[in-house]
Amino acid sequence: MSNETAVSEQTSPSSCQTDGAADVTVYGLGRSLVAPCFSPFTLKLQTYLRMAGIKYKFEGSLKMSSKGKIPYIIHKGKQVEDTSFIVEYLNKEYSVDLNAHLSLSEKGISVAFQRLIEENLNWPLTYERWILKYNNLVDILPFTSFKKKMFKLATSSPFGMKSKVQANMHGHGIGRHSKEDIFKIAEKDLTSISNFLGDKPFLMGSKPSQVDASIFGHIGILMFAATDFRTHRFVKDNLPNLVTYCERVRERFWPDWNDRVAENI
Ligand SMILES: N[C@@H](CCC(=O)N[C@@H](CS)C(=O)NCC(=O)O)C(=O)O
Repeated sequence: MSNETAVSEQTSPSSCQTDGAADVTVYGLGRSLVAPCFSPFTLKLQTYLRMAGIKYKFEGSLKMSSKGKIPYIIHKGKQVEDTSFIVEYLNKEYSVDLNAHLSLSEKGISVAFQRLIEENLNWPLTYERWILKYNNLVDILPFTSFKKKMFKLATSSPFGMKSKVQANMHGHGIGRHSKEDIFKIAEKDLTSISNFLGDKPFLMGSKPSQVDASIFGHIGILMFAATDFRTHRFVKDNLPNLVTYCERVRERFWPDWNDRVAENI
């Protein structure tokens, strides 16, 4: 998705917000019929904001940041991009440390899992959404202008999402593998997360920490908003602790999930 193909205006009022006095606005792919936002990184960011208790407003948008990616935030008139840099920025601004209870070694493990999810597992899941299940998108997009804009973005060949994802996957290297091998990579990543989670309530123990926002962003979207995916079935059939983990995180940090999904239909 490049700036050239991004639809420049924001989608109509798909904003979900935690408070009228919010001073952080998140811009990201708007809601679908099954989740309060379309993208795993946007779900990660909103989950972090909720974990940190920072009031925010969400605006569904297809407008890319200057780095050609979404989500991004506007805070005190300043645009901050990339969820990891946004989290670091907000941690400083609001004196938040969701990892304060972790040892140095645990902090190292958290970063390793975050990278596994965002820099590796993200690709097989993106592949399933934008290449294998591309035609099913229509089933989960809401009946708003977002749907039309999403389709324009998705199909505006040669810069459409499908070819962009193919090129990005090739550049990353994962796109050079067969479909079966890409699924094997996803299954190994998901199994590793599940093995490390074990019977703990959150990845790093009894208390939530920053990495849980990344896991819920990606695996939450998979479990609640991608029920037609082969990777979804794999988790459901083989990794029950990940299923209950997603339910637990949603219950704790997204009690308004259904209200957000139902907004502006
Ligand atoms: N590292 C970025 C990744 C964000 C990302 O990949 N966003 C996707 C949407 S979920 C995107 O903007 N894709 C467009 C592209 O790669 O051209 C972050 O953490 O914010």
